[in-house]
Amino acid sequence: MRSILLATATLVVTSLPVAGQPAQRLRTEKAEIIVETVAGGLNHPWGLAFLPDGRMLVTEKPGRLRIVSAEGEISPPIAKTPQPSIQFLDVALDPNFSENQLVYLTYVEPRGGGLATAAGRGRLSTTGTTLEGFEVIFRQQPASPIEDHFGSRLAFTPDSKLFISTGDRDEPDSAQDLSTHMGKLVRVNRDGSVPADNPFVHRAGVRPEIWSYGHRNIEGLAVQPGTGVLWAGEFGPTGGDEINIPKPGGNYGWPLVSWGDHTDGRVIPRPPTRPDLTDAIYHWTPSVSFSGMTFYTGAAFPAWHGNLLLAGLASQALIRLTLAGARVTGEERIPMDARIRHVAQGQDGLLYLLTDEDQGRILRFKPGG
Ligand SMILES: [Ca+2]
Repeated sequence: MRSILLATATLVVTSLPVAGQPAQRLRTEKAEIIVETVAGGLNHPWGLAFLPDGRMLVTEKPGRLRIVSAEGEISPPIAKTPQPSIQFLDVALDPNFSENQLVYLTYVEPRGGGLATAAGRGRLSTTGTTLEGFEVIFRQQPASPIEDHFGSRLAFTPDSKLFISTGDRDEPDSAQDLSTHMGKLVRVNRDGSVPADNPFVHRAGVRPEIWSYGHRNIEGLAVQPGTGVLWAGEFGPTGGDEINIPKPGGNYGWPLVSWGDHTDGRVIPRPPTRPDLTDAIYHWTPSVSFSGMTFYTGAAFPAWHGNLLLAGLASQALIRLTLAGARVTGEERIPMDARIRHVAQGQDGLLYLLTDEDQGRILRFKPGG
């Protein structure tokens, strides 16, 4: 996998003023791009969901949800979101949002002296100022005092099942313990109830919401257009960031095997030393530490159609993977000069990136050629 030739793009700053920031022109392997700053001043934006009218719901890590217009106007925080929360994570719209206005959030919930990833939903008021009737639909069990590895992305598959990713809470062995939701991918119905066809519903002592396990910290989920298959991206320890295609009941190895080693230097056996485990379809050492990801299907960048795009944090890049079925055939890293938390495609076919900064920005990729 590491033999794939890595292409890099060049960044050229031009003087086009957009939203008070100069636009930038990017020359990449397959596309010329103009990078606009749609909005700034967001405190570590984390999740992004597009409303039907093109406005964006954006979470900020400190526990706020806002609406940002396509022109970059930022609303006050939406009221009646879950509080107190030390961290907001992802946001998603219900598959029938236009009928029910339901908005889903994942966030970190203080509970019993510890912290845990939680998910819930509320109805966005017609004024867009309030999330009415917020109800918790998932609570990671157990809570833990460790303030790390919360996951968490949300993704709906075409059958309207909701996937919620979690992290191991920096307690690696928990990812193999099926009596916990730590280090798991979880699948629930829209109201949080357990689907009858989940893989562990009939096994005693196992949390029935679990879809797959042996994950370290999944911060990327994306449903592949056409196939409807869910892909997941997770942080490795020192090295070993992974992309997996999680199958029901699958064990993805952490911490029994990994393509990386423990952060304290202890060596972890490499796959495929355990044939009962499922290996990643792609991995990185050294780490690129990516968070959000999305499949690109828009018309703005036809050469990127069907590619998987990843938001690079430490790598400060947008990572573009070309695919052949479930195989990665090429990788391009587009330097962004900022930690990128998330990447999403708008209804306009353009790409929107969130930068992970105190004064975080929403960047928009438009065709520049
Ligand atoms: Ca793995």
